[in-house]
Order: sequence, then C-alpha cells, then structure tokens
Amino acid sequence: KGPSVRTHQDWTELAAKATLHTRPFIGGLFVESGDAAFENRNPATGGLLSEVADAGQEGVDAAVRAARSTYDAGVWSQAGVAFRRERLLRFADLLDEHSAELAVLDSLDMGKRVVDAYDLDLPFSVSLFRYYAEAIDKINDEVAPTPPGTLGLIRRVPLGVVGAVIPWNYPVDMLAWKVAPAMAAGNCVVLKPAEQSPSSALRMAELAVEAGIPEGVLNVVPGLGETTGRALGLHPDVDVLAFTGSTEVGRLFLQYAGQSNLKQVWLECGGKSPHLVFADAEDLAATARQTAFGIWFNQGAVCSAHSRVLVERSVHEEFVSLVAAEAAAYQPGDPLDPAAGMGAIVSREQTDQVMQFVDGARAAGARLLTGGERLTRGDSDCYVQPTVFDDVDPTSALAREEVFGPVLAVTPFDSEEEAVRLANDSAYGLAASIATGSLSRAHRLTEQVHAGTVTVNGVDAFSAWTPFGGFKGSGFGRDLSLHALDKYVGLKTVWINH
Ligand code: TXE
Repeated sequence: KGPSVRTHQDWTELAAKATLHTRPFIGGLFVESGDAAFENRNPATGGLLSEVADAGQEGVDAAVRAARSTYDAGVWSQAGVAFRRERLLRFADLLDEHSAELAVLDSLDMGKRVVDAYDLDLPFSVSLFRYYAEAIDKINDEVAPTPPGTLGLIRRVPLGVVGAVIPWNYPVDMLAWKVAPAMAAGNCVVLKPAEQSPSSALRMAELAVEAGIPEGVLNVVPGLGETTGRALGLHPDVDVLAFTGSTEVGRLFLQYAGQSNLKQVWLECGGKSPHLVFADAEDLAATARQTAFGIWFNQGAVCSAHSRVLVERSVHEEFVSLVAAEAAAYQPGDPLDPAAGMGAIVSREQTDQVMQFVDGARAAGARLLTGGERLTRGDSDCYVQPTVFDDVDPTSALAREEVFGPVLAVTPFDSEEEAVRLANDSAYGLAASIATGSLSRAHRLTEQVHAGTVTVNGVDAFSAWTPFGGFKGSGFGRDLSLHALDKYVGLKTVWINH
C-alpha cells in the first residue's frame, strides 16, 4: 500500500464518521464496568470526543480473570505456533485494512498528523505483528549437554498474563510493540492505553477477535493511571508488566511489583537524547534536516526525541541557522490536514508543561533562535511552534529534563572529550546520534556514548529487527527484535533421567 493520497477534506470526512469505543473490552466483548468515567477531548479542537469508562479495580479484576482463564484453557498458549502464527497474520491483515480508520482515531485522540499515523505508525504496527507471527515457528528450544543417561531440556514457555501500560504518543505502535511479542509467545494480555488515547486500542482488540484470536487473549481496560494503571500494577495474578511512559511512573511500577506478587517489570521510560554534530560531518544541511526531524516529528512527543544538540563550535553558527530554517516545514496546523507541519500537543496540561520549559529557558538566559510561542486554533490552544534555544546551559532544566514537546536545546562544544562528557551527563540513556565523517571517531564514540541505540550519520534509527530501549533512568528491557520475546517467556528446565 502506497502513502496516503487522501486530502484534508477526505480525512475530515473520515474523522466525522469515526466510531469511538468507550467501554472496556474483556473476554471478547465490550462490557459495562466501574462507575467512573473520564472525558476524552480532541486537543486539535478542544471538543469532547467521548466519555470513557475508567475500568478501575473492578474492570482490571475482570480482565485479568478473563486473561487467566483463557490462558489456562490453553486455547492460545497451547494451541501451537502454527495456529498462533496464522491468527496473528490475519490480525495484521485486518489492521492493514483498517489503517485509515485507526490513524484517524489516534489523530483525534492525541493530535498527531493523521498522515504520519497512516503512512508510518500503522504500517510499522502491521509489520510488527507479521514479524512476531513469523518468528515464533523459527525459534527452537535447547538441549543442554547434561551427563549420559540424562536429558536436559531448556524450554521457552509463556509466562501467563501480561499487563501492558502504554503512553499516548504512539497509541497504535505502543500497543503493537508490547502486545505482538507477548501474544506471539503464547501469553494473554491486559492492556491499559493512556487516558488521552484509548480509542484505537479498543478497536484493535475488537479486530483481534474478528481475526480469530480467541476471546480473552487481548483485553483492553481504558482508565486513569492512579486507578486502572495502579490496579494492574498491583494485581496479584499478573505475571509480567511492560510499561512505556515517564520515569516517575516507571518507578511506581517497580514499587507495585514489590508490594504485590513480584511480577516481572519491564520499563521503557523517558530520555534526553543528544545529537552530537562534529565539524567533519559530511553534509551539514542533511544533518540539520535530521536534527529537525529528531525533535519536531510527532510534536516532539517521542521518547527518543533528540532534544539536545551538541555542536562543535567551529560549525555552530552555520549549523544552528540551518536548523532554524528547517522550522518552516514544521509549523503546526490541523492534524487532519496533510499540509500541516506538526499537529497539536496532546492536552492543555502537556502544552502548559512545554511552555514552562520555554519560559524557564528564556529566564535562564538561553538564546531563542526560532519559535517559542503557543498558538491558538479555534477553541484549542494546544499548539506550540517548533522552537530552538541556543547556548543552553548544560545544567539547566531544558538541557536535563524531558520536555516531550517541540523544543530543541543547542549547546556548543570545543572538543570530542567535552562532547562525550556532555552527552553522558544525563539521568537518561535511551538514544544518541552522531554526525561525523570520521570512521575512527564514529567507532570510538559509539563505544563511549552510553545509550541503548547510537545512530551514526542519521538520527534515532530503529526497526523491527533491532532492539529498542535504554540504560539508566530510561529503563531496562528491550522492545522490538527477537530480544523482545525474552521479556514474555520464561526458561523452564526439564530434566529427565533415563
Ligand atoms: O506519562 P505517564 P504522561 C513523559 C513525558 C511527559 C510526561 C508525562 O515527559 O511529559 O511523561 O506524560 C499510566 N499508576 N512521557 O502523564 O503518566 C498512564 O495512565 C499506574 C515519556 O502521559 O507516565 C499512562 O497509561 N499507571 C514517555 C502511562 O502510565 C499510571 C511517554 C504513561 O503515563 C500512573 C509518555 C500510576 N500512578 C510520557 N500514572 C516515553 N518516554 O515514551 C500514570 N499511569
């Protein structure tokens, strides 16, 4: 399928027809659950989209029961890899068929450009379901070299019930990153989408059943973090909890595990990823385009957003003016308009938070090169210009804390050692990128820079085939690639004396 050829009007009409589910999807059905509800607002317009049930303790209990009984029944976990492979491939085909509908749901819920959801997020999710479906019948268990007269088997077994708690920045993709490997490995899943973006996950769970995936394999509990998220984290019958979100909430999930059943916890948390630009970079203009993409794509709401640029002083002035010029291509507009350069920020609260960083940077004496303004469209003020601050003090909040918005912090450096020191002087270690024409420097720095992914001469590379995740405050455990399966299986030793 090629890129979207739909117009602004086409997308607007699709959006007007969109159906937004609001109730938990448990055991193959949308159910009534809990007595609380929360508002789902479209940040692009400020309008109310839906009132969504907060599944709460009651909903989480029901979902975990459904997942457990489906797991124990063996209709998925023991169904054999050929069955799981076939159903997951069918699910991928259905997601592909419903790409435009799902892209619209994400755009309405959280403000991203619909064409980015359609051209990038959806194809990537579809490819992930296919990737893990195809992987599971190609991985063998092991036989250990135990003494004669014995047989030592090392089996990879599903763990049971997987809880997944995901953020709003990539609703469809974050679901796929967790759910595809977890389901492929034979587990049943209870997923809590972010309260800002519940719609696509509820629809995807419905499509999973339509694809012939047994009821109860994928359950979705919409809700707030402190109620539904917490109940899932503390649930005594959840075996694994996979989380993507803020470092602060990641810490809570470790506590929940300690306070409950010692469930395994995997965390993919925030970042403050640096882009190191050296004077020997082969193409400064191309590097500036990568810098712009690395911070302004998806309104900067990317966990591996390259929100810090460290640039060698001899090319500093030239480089920052190239980056500032790129801002023209990222001016915010209606997320349903393919011509918009960026969409809306997910919520007023998040926009307030972004503007606090902007105001703080101004007050701290950083040099504003472009942007810095909050914009209003109709009734919504959830738009922020693509922003660049130069000469940012590396000890300031803008250089150290995750903004999760379209705000770039530039700091010049004088030597390679200083660049590496600044890059590593962070509570996070998710990603880093390096622009250099020197092969030796590239190799040297990929060793020295402490991040889960280091990209040379590009920015923020990731793929289905390579692991994604961080060090330090960015969490642990890896999404994507065959290694993601490790999070959702246990090793079981079977010893036979014969
Ligand atoms: O994230 P949260 P929010 C960062 C980013 C952003 C900030 C706040 O800096 O500005 O976090 O965003 C659930 N118990 N990132 O508030 O709160 C919540 O419902 C259990 C980085 O959206 O971490 C949602 O499903 N669960 C990031 C999920 O956790 C709780 C992605 C993530 O929400 C909970 C998102 C609680 N007490 C935000 N509180 C990344 N690195 O990808 C919340 N949740």
